[in-house]
Amino acid sequence: MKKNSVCLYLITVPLLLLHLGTISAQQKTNPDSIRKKMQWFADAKLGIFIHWGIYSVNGIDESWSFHNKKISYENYMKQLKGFTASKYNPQAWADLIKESGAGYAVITTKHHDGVALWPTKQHHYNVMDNTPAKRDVLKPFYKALDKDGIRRGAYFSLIDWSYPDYPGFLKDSSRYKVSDDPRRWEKFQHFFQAQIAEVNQLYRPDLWWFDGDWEHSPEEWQAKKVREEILNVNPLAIINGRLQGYGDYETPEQNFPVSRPKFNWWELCMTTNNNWGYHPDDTNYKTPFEVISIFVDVVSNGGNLLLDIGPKEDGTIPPEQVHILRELGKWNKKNGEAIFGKVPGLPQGHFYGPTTLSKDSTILYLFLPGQTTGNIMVKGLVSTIKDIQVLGTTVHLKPKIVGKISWSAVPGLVFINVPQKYKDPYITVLKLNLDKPVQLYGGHGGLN
Ligand code: H79
Repeated sequence: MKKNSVCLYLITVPLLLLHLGTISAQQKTNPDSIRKKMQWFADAKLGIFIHWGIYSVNGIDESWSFHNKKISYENYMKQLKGFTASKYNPQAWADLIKESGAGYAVITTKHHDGVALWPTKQHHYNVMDNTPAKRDVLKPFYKALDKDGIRRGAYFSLIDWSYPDYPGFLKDSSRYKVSDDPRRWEKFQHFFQAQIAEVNQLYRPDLWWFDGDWEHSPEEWQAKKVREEILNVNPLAIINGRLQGYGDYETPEQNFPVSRPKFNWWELCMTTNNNWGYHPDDTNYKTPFEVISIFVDVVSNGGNLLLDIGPKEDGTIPPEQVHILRELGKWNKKNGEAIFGKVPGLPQGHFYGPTTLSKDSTILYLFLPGQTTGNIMVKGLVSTIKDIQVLGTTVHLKPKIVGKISWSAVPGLVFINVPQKYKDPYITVLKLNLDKPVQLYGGHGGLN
């Protein structure tokens, strides 16, 4: 008996460490100092990213299309004249986001093309002064988010390829080098920091999503100062990891981690088709099933999903994207208990699929990969299962324990038969109530 308890102790410790994660190699922020403010983010699991800008007029790549010389800069900027926001319904946007189950939304206040969605006072392109939309399109959106209880995120590109004092411009030509003209760079520093201050004062975002930090060093961006000034206005603001080490969490883009990332907080940002902004010729949409599979995989590995939509210039959202958000919302409504406010699940090897745990780890949620039904198997579960429920239904199932040897500490295999008729159209979730916080056996079998 004594031997058994030592054995279990050794197993539960690594699990705990996995949950706490380790300090990210990249970010300079001390995780303990931000843990409290990060809690809503960790619990939210799902955010909606919105790429809206003049690139939706022609339906071409946001900013990169002129940078990569697929279109001339002059022709790119002609799109200013076509950005109308004529059918823009910010409350409908917020309601759709709410319906998806997301807890936060991040909108492009300004992309690398430099066109601000708010009326900036810094004498630079913006949709109020330079487009037929002729108004601040951010303000009513943030107001609608507030009404729906959704946290406000501001994407802000540090890069501004339109600003005359920004060095970078096209992929093979830049205006100047910072080292050759530090005064000119100082002008840009004043400018972009003044814009950040404007957004901060006007909308006080809960979350800042910087992009493009790779073009300059932390010193050139004055990243430490930028962080401090944001926190001076809102000490609880969360800052993404694209501020040359001065952010709070990691942001893998489009690429899916296979092994569980060791970051304390991370967020996969991902498009619904292959593009961030509105692209009518891109019909390569992920199916709701694929999006939900990715979402569940991310959450089971301790991350958030920031799922992108790209509205048209008139403010309508492509129907394929609306469909994905609605289906995701339906699934979340039925199965969200296994997602929101939960923590990453079992280490790999215990179950062939994603899992999550309640914070006290007395409830284990199993996500049935694909549309698996029939017998599923859990290995190395020492805890006793008190109840199994097919989530979102009143159906309860009984486990069968196979191969438990009376004199051995190694637990038997748990088989659960899930009848076809109970399957979810996308991913079925089983809720396992355990007798106490989860205990696992992670050994090689053998005699003990
Ligand atoms: O807004 C969306 C994209 O426009 C923007 N981020 C999302 C959210 C984005 N696009 N590409 N990237 C971010 C990363 C680009 C990296 C590269 Fe490079 C720039 C690849 C080549 C040039 C940095 C510099 C990495 C390699 C060299």
